[in-house]
Amino acid sequence: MEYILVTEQHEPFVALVQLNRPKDLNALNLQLMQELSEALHQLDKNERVRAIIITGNEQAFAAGADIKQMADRSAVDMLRIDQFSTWDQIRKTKKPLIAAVSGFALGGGCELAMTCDMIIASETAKFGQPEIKIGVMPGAGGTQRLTKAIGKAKAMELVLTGRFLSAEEAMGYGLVNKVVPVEMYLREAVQLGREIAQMAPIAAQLAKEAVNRSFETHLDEGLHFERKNFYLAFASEDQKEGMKAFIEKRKADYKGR
Ligand code: CO8
Repeated sequence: MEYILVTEQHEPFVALVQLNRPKDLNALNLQLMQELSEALHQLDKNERVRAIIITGNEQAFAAGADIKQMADRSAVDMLRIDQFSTWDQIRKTKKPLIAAVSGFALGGGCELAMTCDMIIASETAKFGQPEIKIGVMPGAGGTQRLTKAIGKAKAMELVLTGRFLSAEEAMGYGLVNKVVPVEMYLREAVQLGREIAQMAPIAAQLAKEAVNRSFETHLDEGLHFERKNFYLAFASEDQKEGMKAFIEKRKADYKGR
């Protein structure tokens, strides 16, 4: 892997994936996205991993798709390259994904953070969809996820003006889970990952799937889906262990089975 660094066991059961093109503010070129997708696919299959953190560096989570790589492409080139198949793959990650964001999370960078399940931001984080300033528009889910996260009026403003949201504003709009000083954002994300990693992995996976379903369907179908996953949790050994541990007043020992 050239553009990402993977630390499988940053903490017990928590993996860390760092975007690593610092000179270009972690601009998301095709290779980086391919590597990220592959890494997440592997971590998703790895039984020693229960939560995954995606991060950049203090200056940038990612400043968007690689403009230099895209600038001369035609619509047909873009269609043939089909870069969004890697994004679709990332979206299929079953384990909880936490974005640890500092500095710029713009365009595809903001979209990648929003593809994650939760966002921990440093005070310096800046979120935005500035594609309009370079003659295009969001293409990796920004118009949909940002609107669902912060509401139509504000999303429309960001998408049509390219303005950035500060971490504080993003917190106010419910885009991020927590804002912390820059020296703490990664630690905070890992701590959140560690807390989730202590839960029953199958239940976490089923719950993530059900919460995400609420964005894709109407209430009736969503409730039906939730109920099925709830029943499915009873097929796991961890459900027996979790409930037994509660009754026996001890800590549950989850095996992910
Ligand atoms: N693509 C390529 N290179 C970039 C990008 C980018 N998105 N962003 C920054 N860089 C490069 C700069 O070109 C520069 O390189 P060099 O030193 O070789 O000239 C280096 O990173 C540092 O950048 P700046 O000198 O510009 O740093 P500043 O601190 O002055 O400015 C900004 C920082 C404000 C973040 C500025 O770099 C900027 O505006 N970047 C572009 C932001 C943007 O428009 N993002 C949206 C891109 S389009 C997009 O994301 C579409 C998403 C849908 C498809 C998703 C598929 C992956």
